[in-house]
Amino acid sequence: MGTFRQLDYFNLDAELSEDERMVRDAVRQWVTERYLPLAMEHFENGTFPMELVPEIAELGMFGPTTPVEYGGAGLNSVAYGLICQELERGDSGLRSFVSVQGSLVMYPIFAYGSEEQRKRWLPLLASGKAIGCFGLTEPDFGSNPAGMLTTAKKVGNEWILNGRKMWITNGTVSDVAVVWARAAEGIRGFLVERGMPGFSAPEQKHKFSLRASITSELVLEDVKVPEANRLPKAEGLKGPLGCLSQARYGIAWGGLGAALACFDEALQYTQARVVFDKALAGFQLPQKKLADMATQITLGQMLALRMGRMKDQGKLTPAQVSMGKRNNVALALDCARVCRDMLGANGISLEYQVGRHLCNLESVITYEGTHDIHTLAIGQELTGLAAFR
Ligand code: TGC
Ligand code: FAD
Repeated sequence: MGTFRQLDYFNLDAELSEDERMVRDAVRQWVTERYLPLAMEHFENGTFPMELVPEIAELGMFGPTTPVEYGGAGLNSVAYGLICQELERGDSGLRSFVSVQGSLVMYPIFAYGSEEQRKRWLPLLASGKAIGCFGLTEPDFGSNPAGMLTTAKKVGNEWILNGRKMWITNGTVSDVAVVWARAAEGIRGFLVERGMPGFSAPEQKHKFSLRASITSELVLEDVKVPEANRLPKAEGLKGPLGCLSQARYGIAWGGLGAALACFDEALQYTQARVVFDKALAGFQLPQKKLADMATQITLGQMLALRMGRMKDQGKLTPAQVSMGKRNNVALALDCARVCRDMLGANGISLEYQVGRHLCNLESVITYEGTHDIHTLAIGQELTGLAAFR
């Protein structure tokens, strides 16, 4: 296909600062030149291109909003959102890698960690010299993490962790796992390090979605974790849920990236493809599909930008984040399905992007709170009544 052309129907570019545009353009160029040529192969093989980790770090994409003194890039939330958008234009697995490292590992260490934990881990994670993962979901408790069975028992100056986590992005390649467990005092967060006796992270295989991303179990069998590895400021379920608000914000932008990639590919394809003696794009039905998608993407772009500005003002609420994640991932999945169809048989070939994005988005609509969980979060905000239980 030709060079990527980003849909910007309402000139939202004009609402971005020069720095924000520069960050977006740099990441866009890197994804085009360095990631996309590898995307098909890694999706087919079920692998992540680990050799790109130093380049991701070099561009400041790990924990970009983390203060510079801890190795971060000190960027604002809109710049972070644009990074997620551009990475997910490449692949949801690429954006996931960065989301987990920044929003689910660096964020809790920054927000809930001791100064020693911050100084030890944040520069390593920002530079990609250490990889992290976030262990909340368990085999029997995904949408309802309050029911978790993983336990942490205090013995002297150590904690003994037992339990199993599942569907953990990057578990197998991680140097440090942020593990959430139930202690007598309530839910607490721990930094479990690779090599601690009793801790293992076998890879989960046979996924048809997010194939270019490593997904793992975390097995904890009498793992002794020093008190110094407990996140001292994380108390209760709001600890992990606070991290999810960061990651879900990024996913609201990421979904747009996948949608923009599919839309552009379908537009270019239908302009070039001749059926019944004229360009497919010249028929009314494809035009309706393109008009519907362009409208939904534009509304999603406005929502994401507004969310970013509110986040930087400290005014964005978790329920608003739920609306952004829910809306933008659903619109991306709808776009991917429509675009896949518009490419005919080519739509199922990995030589094109739409099928890969479609498969990936089936994970994105499930993780970080399923579509329906976010429906209920918005419902709770509107009615004052929680319908989760
Ligand atoms: P609930 O009583 O509502 O809340 C407990 C405490 O947490 C606070 N809280 C939040 N804080 C920050 N951000 C949020 N989004 C928050 N939601 C709730 C809340 O105010 C309360 O605080 P306090 O002070 O009163 O104690 O808890 P609940 O048990 O009723 O649960 C509500 C529910 C269902 C919305 C929540 O459990 C939920 O969000 N479930 C979905 C679980 C989920 O999203 N898991 C994701 C795992 S990580 C992942 O998928 C990574 S994918 C890889 C990648 O990102 O690429
Ligand atoms: P369930 O909770 O069993 O939900 C099944 C269905 O029931 C869904 O449709 C759901 O919407 C619906 N449902 C659930 N509760 C209700 C309700 N109260 N009312 C109505 N409907 C309901 N987790 C991590 O901790 N860390 C990670 O890094 C991570 N990475 C992931 C990577 C991938 C590729 C995937 C697929 C998942 C990942 N997850 C991770 C797990 C993810 O967060 C969970 O899968 C998700 O929260 C849903 O949990 P579940 O799969 O147990 O589904």
